[in-house]
Amino acid sequence: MTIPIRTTCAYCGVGCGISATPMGGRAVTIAGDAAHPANSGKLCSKGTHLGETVGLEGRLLHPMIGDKRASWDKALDLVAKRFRETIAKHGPDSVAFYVSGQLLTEDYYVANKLMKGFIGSANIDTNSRLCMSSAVAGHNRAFGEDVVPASYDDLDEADLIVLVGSNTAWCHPIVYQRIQAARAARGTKLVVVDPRRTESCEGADLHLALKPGSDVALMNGLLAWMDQAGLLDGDFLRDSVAAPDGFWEAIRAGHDLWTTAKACDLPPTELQQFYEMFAANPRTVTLFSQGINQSIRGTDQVNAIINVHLATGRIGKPGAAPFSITGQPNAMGGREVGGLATTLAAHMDFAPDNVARVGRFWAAPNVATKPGLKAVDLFRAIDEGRIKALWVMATNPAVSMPDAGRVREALEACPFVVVSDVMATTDTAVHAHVRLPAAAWGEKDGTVTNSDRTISRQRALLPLPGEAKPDWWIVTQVARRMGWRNAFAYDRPADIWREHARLTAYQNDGVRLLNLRAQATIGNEVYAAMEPFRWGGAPFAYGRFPTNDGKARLVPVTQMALQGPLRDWPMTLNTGRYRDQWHTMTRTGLSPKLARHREEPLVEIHPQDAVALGIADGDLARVSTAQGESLFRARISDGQRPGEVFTPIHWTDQQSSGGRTGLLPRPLVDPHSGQPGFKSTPVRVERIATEWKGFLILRGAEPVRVPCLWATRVTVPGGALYEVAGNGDPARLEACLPKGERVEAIDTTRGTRRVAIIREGKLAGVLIVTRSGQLPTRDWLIGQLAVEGVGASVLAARGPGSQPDKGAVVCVCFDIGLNQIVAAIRDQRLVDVPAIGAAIGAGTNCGSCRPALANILVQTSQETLHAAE
Ligand SMILES: Nc1nc2c(c(=O)[nH]1)N[C@H]1C(S)=C(S)[C@@H](COP(=O)(O)OP(=O)(O)OC[C@H]3O[C@@H](n4cnc5c(=O)[nH]c(N)nc54)[C@H](O)[C@@H]3O)O[C@H]1N2
Ligand SMILES: Nc1nc2c(c(=O)[nH]1)N[C@H]1C(S)=C(S)[C@@H](COP(=O)(O)OP(=O)(O)OC[C@H]3O[C@@H](n4cnc5c(=O)[nH]c(N)nc54)[C@H](O)[C@@H]3O)O[C@H]1N2
Ligand code: SF4
Ligand SMILES: [Mo]
Repeated sequence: MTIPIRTTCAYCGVGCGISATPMGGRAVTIAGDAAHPANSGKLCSKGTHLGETVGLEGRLLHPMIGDKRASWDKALDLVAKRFRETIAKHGPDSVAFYVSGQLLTEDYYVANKLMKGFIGSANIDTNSRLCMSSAVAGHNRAFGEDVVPASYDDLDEADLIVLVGSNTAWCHPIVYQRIQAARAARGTKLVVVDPRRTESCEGADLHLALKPGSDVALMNGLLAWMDQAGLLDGDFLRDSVAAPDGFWEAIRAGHDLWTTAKACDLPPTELQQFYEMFAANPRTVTLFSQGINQSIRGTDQVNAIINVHLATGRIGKPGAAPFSITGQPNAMGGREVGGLATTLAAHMDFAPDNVARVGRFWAAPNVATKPGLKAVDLFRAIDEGRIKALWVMATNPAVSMPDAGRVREALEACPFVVVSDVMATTDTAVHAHVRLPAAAWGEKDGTVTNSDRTISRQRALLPLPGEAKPDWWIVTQVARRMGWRNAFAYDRPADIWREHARLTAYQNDGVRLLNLRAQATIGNEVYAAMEPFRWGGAPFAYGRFPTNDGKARLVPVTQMALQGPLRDWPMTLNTGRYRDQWHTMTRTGLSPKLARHREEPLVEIHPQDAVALGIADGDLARVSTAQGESLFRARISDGQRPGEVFTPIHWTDQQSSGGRTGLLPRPLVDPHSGQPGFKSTPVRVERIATEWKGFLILRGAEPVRVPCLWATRVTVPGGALYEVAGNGDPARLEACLPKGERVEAIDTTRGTRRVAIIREGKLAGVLIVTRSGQLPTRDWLIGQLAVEGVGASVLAARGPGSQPDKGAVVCVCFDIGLNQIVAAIRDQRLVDVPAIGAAIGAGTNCGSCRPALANILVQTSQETLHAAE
């Protein structure tokens, strides 16, 4: 019997423990690790389906120079040579690394050491700049160090949880389930602050659909209200908090309930309800993520939240904390090693004594003495030719940076681009001169730190495929070839881990809370068997902060003026995530189960706007900004505020001919953190007329480029499904079909064309397009990919006595669709989510769809009521 291996999920910052059993070949069985403190055995839909993503489809398995396979020696020599030459000619600041919160701590540590200690530049920035940097800057301003003052246990002990700019139900599902469990067990109140009504709002006590960007007004108003009600914590303010002159005067002026309600575009009664709930529940956790961080005033927004917690003493106590929840599996580990361009190493900045200390520790001759370029500036410097060699590791900036069109031009123009990735073709990798095959999740080995400072091991389950190598190995090989053999003489991740731990403890007389001294001398076996542990304990339990006087800081922040609609760009674009996709879909995109939740990128539009724009549900719509434009399928949703639309970040050139959100946002950033304001871009939305629509199903994983206006691809069992729409003669799409026996059915009145290709009795491909008719459901045809002996009858696109359309899949674990759920609720008079589970199974495995089921229950009972009226 194979023994399960304990590891950590590849995806979000919840950092769930996984118990994985290799089953031979590339097969792995995935279960939650009951002993892991982050999840106690639970996994969300993405974690549950990790096993579907460890295959080798699309993997980069060999080093590539241009389009040619190269040996590791040749590729590494070339990278080292080009970096060395560029530095010799143009200086250390002419090169850069752009790295990622998806690297392990050990990978991150050596990349940071190479750039900042040996190359002598701080031009290493990370996608955490797009993600957590406002939280980092806010923590530094308030606490003196980037320390998250919360743990998941606080969620169990809070009486009130406020989610601000966080769609926790979709993006941190296991934390959300923990919140729901606390609510069920002890009646914890839940308030959601988000301009959109997301599934996180299902069953919440209050949803404040505030005007985007008005969070500072909301929090300052709350602080003023608490002050006026005499509910500040005077003792804590006196002993543990410093306020600059004029702080309270500014809070007391102009933050009355009415003014705040107007600034936030909320009814004063709702605001009052929130403030009263806050007043009544001192055990408050305010959990925030990208609705706060990804703003051109993100750092101020973070401090507005922390100010309220400091002034009311809601920090350092059980169940009370401001809680910045992290996105990527190792966003925190990256911050700990100093992987941002604005930090040096181990929670040290570029103060001269830190530079000297780190230089001594690394025995590095050439430590960077000043911060490097932050991501947006870094790509601008590439575009302007100031950076001439770039190495991208574990991130896809051609998709995920703001104004991604410009980033693509910069990558194209850069004289030397190296990409380390697990996939052969990404929107970024197509611009690379050298591609280096990295070990993927399930193959790599090291540590990650989750949102609540818990460090866990990721462990290898599978052998390295092809010539893939771990990121730490790749970086150290280049460093050695650049001449720094001794400084990068590591044999294994444990060697790097110990050095990192030693640096956190080095000449650390208690000034830096990050101190992993106990780890600095552990043996390889202890490292191999490492149990999850949290560093820093309850960091501010004694009301002492890592500042020079031991006090935290209240930071004066004022609400920025919010821009009204512009003539050419009258609406506002908000961007974010879908429940079952991860970022640029390079891995979740491989899972047929996960593809079912959202099969196309949608632009969600309020019904009023849809009427004004003449857009119907299911139409194609073009979203344009001053930066670029993209196409999306329109979804009419009263969860949007009028004037605001939402698009997902996931689709790339690899899966779609439109639907690329990254082309749209402005490259405007927060002045303190440099984090882009992804959540608010002025846009124009228009309907795009198409003469026909349809879909294409193809056997096999190899992507094809479909020659039409709109084509998006998702993985299905045995192949891929493409949704298509366009103008002109759709017959040209038949070029995408494979060779084989062809059957067709044409209905000229509706302009419907059905063509199937059958090879050796198996369906190889099918194309169905129509000008005015209905399209059949995709499910039955997808199922035919697995059937032996299909014939021309496949063109009917349904089986004999076929089942009704099950509708969009809601529960991906059991493949249960919306129509099936609605029917069960109606026919069996189901009244709650557990009853749906008992009746048809939906929501009983990973539980990620439970918020959606709750929503369907509400909608269905409303519809039933209306029908009865
Ligand atoms: N399924 C899934 N989960 C993920 C990821 C993924 O790709 N897919 N990625 C991971 C990563 S890296 C991250 S960073 C996290 C992100 O996790 P979240 O921050 O929860 O996700 P987002 O969808 O980016 O945005 C959160 C919410 O901010 C709201 N918002 C927009 N503007 C404002 C505003 O002005 N004020 C307020 N209060 N709210 C606003 C949006 O409407 C949105 O619902 O998710 C992680 N988890
Ligand atoms: N408009 C808009 N844009 C956004 C956001 C938003 O909300 N709105 N959110 C931003 C945020 S918070 C984030 S975190 C970013 C995420 O954006 P990215 O980091 O660009 O997205 P990923 O798809 O996670 O990219 C990871 C890449 O690394 C590869 N990879 C996976 N594992 C490994 C590995 O172990 N080693 C190596 N070398 N490569 C690996 C993957 O194949 C993939 O190509 O997007 C940002 N962009
Ligand atoms: S919540 Fe889901 S995606 Fe996040 S770590 Fe846990 S299983 Fe993975
Ligand atoms: Mo992120």
